[in-house]
Amino acid sequence: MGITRRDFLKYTAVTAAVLGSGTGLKSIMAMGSKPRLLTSYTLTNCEMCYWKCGVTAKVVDGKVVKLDGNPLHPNSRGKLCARGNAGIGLLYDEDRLKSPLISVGKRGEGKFRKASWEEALSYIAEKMETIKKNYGPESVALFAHGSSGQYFGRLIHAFGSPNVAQPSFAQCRGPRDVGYELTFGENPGGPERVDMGKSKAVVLFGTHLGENMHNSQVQDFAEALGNRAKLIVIDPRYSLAAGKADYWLPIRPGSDMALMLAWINILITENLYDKEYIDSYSAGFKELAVHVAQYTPEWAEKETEIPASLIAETVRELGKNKPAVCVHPGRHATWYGNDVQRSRCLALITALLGAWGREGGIFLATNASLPEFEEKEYPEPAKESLIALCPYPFAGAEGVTNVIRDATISGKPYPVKGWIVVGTNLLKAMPDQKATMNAINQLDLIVSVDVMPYDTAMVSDVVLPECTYLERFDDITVSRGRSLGLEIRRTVVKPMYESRDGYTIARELSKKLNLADYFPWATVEEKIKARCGVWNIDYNELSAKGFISMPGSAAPYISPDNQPVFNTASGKIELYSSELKNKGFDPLPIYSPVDQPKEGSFRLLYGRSPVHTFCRTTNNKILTELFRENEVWINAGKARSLGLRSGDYVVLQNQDGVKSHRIKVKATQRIREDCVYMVHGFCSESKELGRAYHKGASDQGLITKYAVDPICGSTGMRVNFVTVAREV
Ligand code: MGD
Ligand code: SF4
Repeated sequence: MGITRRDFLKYTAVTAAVLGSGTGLKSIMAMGSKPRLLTSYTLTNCEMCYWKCGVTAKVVDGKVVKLDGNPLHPNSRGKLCARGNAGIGLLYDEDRLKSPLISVGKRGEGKFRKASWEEALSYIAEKMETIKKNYGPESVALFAHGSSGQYFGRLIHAFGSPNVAQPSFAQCRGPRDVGYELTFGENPGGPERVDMGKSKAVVLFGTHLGENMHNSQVQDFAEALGNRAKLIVIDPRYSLAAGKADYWLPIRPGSDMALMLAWINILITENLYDKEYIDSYSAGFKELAVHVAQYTPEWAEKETEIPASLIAETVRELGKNKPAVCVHPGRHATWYGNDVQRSRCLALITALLGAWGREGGIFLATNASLPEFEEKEYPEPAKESLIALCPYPFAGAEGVTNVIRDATISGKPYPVKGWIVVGTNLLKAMPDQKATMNAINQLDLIVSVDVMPYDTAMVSDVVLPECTYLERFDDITVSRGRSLGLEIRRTVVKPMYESRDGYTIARELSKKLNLADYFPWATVEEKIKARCGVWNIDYNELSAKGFISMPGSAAPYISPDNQPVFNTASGKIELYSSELKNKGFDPLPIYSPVDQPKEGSFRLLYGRSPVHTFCRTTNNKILTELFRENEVWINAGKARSLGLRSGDYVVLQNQDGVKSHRIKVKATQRIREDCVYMVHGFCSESKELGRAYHKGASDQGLITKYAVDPICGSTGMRVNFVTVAREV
C-alpha cells in the first residue's frame, strides 16, 4: 500500500483525535495513490429549516462533501430533503459574512467597514449601556429565530429586558397554537403530532405538504397516501397535495371558516360525531350545537363557492373514518386576522371526530420529563414586557414582533431604542416593510447576528458573522413527540473566516456588559456536558448517535390506563371557550366574510417551495440551480384576457400603489380566477447577494396591509390585492 511508518503514525494520530473528540463514526484512509484522503463522518443536525433533521456529514480532507439523513433521528429517518442536502451550499457560499462590520454613512445605505470582534462587541456594549442609562434596560429588545436565539435570549434577560419576540409566533403558528391551547389545553406541537401514517382520512386546509417540506411529516403523508387514506384538500390552488387528493375543494380565499362551521353543523346534525368521546372529555357541546345550526351547507356554499352537496359528502367521509382522521392543524396560520377562531374550528372538528389522542388523528405528547437544569436566575425586570402590556390577551410567551415594532415607532408604553436581531430577516419576515424601516430609523442601535448579508443585516449598525450550523455546537434540544428526545448539534468543520458560533458571541458580549456570570461555560460543548451530567446521560452516546430517546413515555393514544389531561379552565376539551368569554371574545367561532378583490385585481396568496426556506436559501448555489426565482401563478383564462403567457415578465401593483420587481408568469388552470400566488421569500434588496439580489418578486414588499388578530396579536397577511401588468 506504500504507507510509511511515519504516515501511519500521523494518520492514526489524526484518526484518534477525530474519534477522541467524538467527531467520527469511522475514519477511512484512502492510501497509496495520491492524494491521501482522510474521511470522517460527524452526526449533527440540520438548520436549513427549523425541523432539525438528524444529519450525517461526510468530510474529506477537511471539506464537507456530502450530507445524509441520520437513520436514528425521527425527523429524518435516514433521509434529508433537498435543502438539507444543500447545506454545503450555505457553508461554502462565497457571499457569506466574513468578519464583523460596522456601518459607515447613513443607516440603510449598506456601507460598512470591517471591524475586529473586540471593536464590534465594545461598540455594541457601550451603546447598550447608554440606552440602559437613558431609558432603562427594557428599551433593548431581541428578535430571534433559530438555534442561536437562545443564547441572546439569555443575554437580554440578564441585561434586564423582558422584550423578546420571534416571527414564528406572530407571523406563523401563533394563532394556531392559541386556538388549540384554548380548546385542548395544549398546542399540536412542532413537529406537529399528526399521526398520518395511521390515518384513514387526512384533511389539509391550505397546508401544501410536499411543497411545504418538513421531512418526516412528508414521509408520513406519503405513507398515508400509500395506505390509500382518503385525502381532502381545501385550497384555492391545485397544490401538489391537491394533485394526490380524492377531493380538491377550490375554496374562495378567506372563507375556510364557513366550510369548517358547516362541517361541524353536519357532524352534529347527522350524528357523525364521536358521542362517547364528546360526553367523556368535552364541555360546551350543547352550546356548540345551537350555535352552528345557522351554518348550513347551503349557506356555506354561498360563501365558499363549494357546492353544498360536496360539503356534505366530504364531511361524511370524515364521520365514516373517525376517529382515525387527521385534520392537519396547519403551521403558517396568519391569514386573515381571524386566525385563532379559524384554528379553533379545526380543533373543534378534531374533537368531534374523537381524533385527539387517537390512532390516525393527533397523538398525545409524552409525559416523560427531565430534572431541572439550574442556571443563574435573571434579575426581575423593572418594567413589564411590552407583550404583557399589549392589548392582545393571548399574545404568548414567544412574543409578538409587531407589538415591539409598534412600541418602537410610538415610544409607548415606553421607548424601545435598541434591537438585537438574531437569525431572522425582519424586513422579509414581517408585513409592512415601511413600518419596519420606520421603526429601525427610531433606534439608537440595531445589531444583526447572521450568516449571510440579507436585507436586515444590511440596514444594521453592526453586523456579526455567525458561523453556519455545520461549523458549530448548539445546545441540547429536547423534543416532546411520542417520546422525549434529546439531540445536539456538533461541529463538522471549523468556522470559516472570522465567524463565531452564537454562544461564543453572546458570551463575549456578556463579558463586556459585566454579565459573564450568566455564561459560566467556556463553550457550549461544556454546557452540554454539564447538562448530560445532571440528566445522567452518556455524552459520548449522544454524540455518537446524534439523537437519543428517553425511556418512560406514556403511550401516544388514549386507553383506559392512559387518560388525557386537558389543561383548560374546565379540565375538559373546551368546545365553548370559557377563557375567550372571560376576556370578552366570542366563546364559539362566528363567521364574518373578508373583503374580496375588486374587478381587475387579485388577492395575493403566497406559500412555500420544497427547495427553499423563506428567504434564507435564496442565495444558495445548489438550490438556486433548482429554483432560481419565484413565478406568479395566474389563472390561464385570466392571463389570456390580459394578453399574458407563461414566461412573460410582469409587475404587480398592490392596493397602496406599491410595485413589485419583475416576476415571471405561470399561466395555469391550477388556480382560481380571483387570486394569484407566489413562493414567499424572494427578491432580496441586498446587493451583496450575488444570486438572490432582485431575483423574482417579494411577496412581503406587496404586503403593506395586514389584519391583526385581536386575540393573540398575530398579523394576517392574505388581505392584499394586486393588479398584474406586463413589464415595460
Ligand atoms: P428565514 O428567512 O429562514 O426566517 O422568517 P425569518 O425568521 O426571517 O431566515 C432569516 C435569516 O436567518 C436570514 O437572514 C439567514 O441568513 C439567517 N440565518 C440562517 N442560518 C442562520 C444561523 O445559523 N445563524 C444565524 N444567526 N442566522 C442564520 C420566517 C418567518 O417569516 C416565518 S417562521 C413564517 S412562517 C412567516 N412566513 C411568511 C410567509 O409565508 N409569507 C410572508 N409574506 N411572510 C412570512 N413571514 C414569516
Ligand atoms: Fe433540513 Fe430539510 Fe430537515 Fe428542514 S426538513 S431540517 S431543511 S433536512
